[in-house]
Amino acid sequence: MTKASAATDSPHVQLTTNGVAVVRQFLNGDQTTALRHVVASVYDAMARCSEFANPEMAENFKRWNGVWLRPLPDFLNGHSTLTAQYRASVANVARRTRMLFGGGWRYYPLRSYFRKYTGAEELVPWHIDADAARVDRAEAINVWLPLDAVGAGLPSLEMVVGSHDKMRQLPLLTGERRYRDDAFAASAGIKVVPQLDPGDAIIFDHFTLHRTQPQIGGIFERTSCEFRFIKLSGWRGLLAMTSSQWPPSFLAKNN
Ligand SMILES: O=C(O)CCC(=O)C(=O)O
Repeated sequence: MTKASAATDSPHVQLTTNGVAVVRQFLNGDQTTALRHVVASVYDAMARCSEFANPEMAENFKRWNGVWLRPLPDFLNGHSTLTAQYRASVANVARRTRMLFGGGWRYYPLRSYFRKYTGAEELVPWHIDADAARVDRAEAINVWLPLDAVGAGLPSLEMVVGSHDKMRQLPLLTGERRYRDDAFAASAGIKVVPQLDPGDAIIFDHFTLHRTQPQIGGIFERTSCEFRFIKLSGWRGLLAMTSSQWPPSFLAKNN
């Protein structure tokens, strides 16, 4: 990685300096296997469902084969083992995130998803999460975990190193499509495409410009997780000390 930071810098320094950190073995082998099992089982359950109680969950699934994680525990109501496995996987990701980046980060299911490309979906163009993912928070990061090896045969993320500083100076996009073009990305910094194995993670600031790595070749299948985390201030920050996610379970209907 460039700018001032090198791969030898801590993930925390990489994230602050470059807006992106690559963490090898973010999850260990057992944790990765458990997460893969959860995601595959959730997709099976989604595929079997003929009518979703939550229209937004149905819309995300239909439109881009995404699983919205906010209503997932409600959706899984009745699958208590799978719900417990989902919560255990999230707890692993949250624990690692706070260990590497500081204790203030809270899991944010409201803007977290599973994504499965099957060949039919549009590859995600250049964007920042701050506007395109409608994060709407002062501080947020995305813990992006592919469940397949990516960067060579299958698409990784393409990241513009250091773009978070520049993007913070610009107004957020507000239209329906909140994407940027190639010329814009080229002017924003140096592009990198990390190669990752399952268990590795790209963690990036919600102002860091990125897109799905354009794929050479035809149809492919690739599954990934987008676990977003936010930092809270004031009374929310204090309240959040009681829980590793926001909103805390005792305040949220869906968590
Ligand atoms: O998984 C991908 O290819 C795109 C993910 C992405 O853009 C995001 O998590 O913000």
